[in-house]
Amino acid sequence: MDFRKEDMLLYAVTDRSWVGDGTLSDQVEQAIRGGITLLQLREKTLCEKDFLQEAKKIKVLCDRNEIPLIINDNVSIAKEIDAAGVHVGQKDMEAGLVRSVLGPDKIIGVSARTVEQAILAEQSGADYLGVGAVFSTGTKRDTKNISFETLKEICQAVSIPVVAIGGITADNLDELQGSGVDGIAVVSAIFAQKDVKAASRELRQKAEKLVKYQI
Ligand code: TZP
Ligand code: MG
Repeated sequence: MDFRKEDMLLYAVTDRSWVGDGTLSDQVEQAIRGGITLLQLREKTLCEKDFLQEAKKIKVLCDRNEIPLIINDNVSIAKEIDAAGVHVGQKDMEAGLVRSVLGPDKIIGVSARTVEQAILAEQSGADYLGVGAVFSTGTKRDTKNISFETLKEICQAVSIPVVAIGGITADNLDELQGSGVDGIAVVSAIFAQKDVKAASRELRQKAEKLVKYQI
């Protein structure tokens, strides 16, 4: 799949904490209808077998709607389902190694919270960076906030797209104005909402304004 910077605009990251009586597929379907531009399947609780099964279901949904599907951490599942790519953190498989497993055509995203990490990730072949947490978040416990200045410096230091992540909501995303980000990545602002479609739609509209107005 070709990598398009535009696909970074509203980057939805799954979390099954709020699935309740429904299914993750239903939530993803609503998010797609609301206007997400990319989906990352992030599974922290499922065993390998269930993760693979879920990934297969979500892949069908994403393919049908032409939404790129990125798998968090798990390179072998990404390969098996022919996902669009993989997202790795600083403690996961190194980007260069992921590239050698997945080949040149897949999207590789790397989490970075410093300029050094960002530059290194770009040099290792990352296609985009996830940078945060830009605001306080309860979704990921082991994360620290980064400043607006650091976010801006990272955007200036690399030529690959940067998506901000962490605590982003429809109410605070305007604060990212002027940072240079190419999109926003959100978990709870979509998947913890009662109306996933409406929440996605609002975020999509605001993200379009945010990215368009950047200098
Ligand atoms: N990486 C940095 S912050 C974060 C991840 C996965 C969680 C973001 O979740 P939310 O609900 O959008 O704050
Ligand atoms: Mg990880």
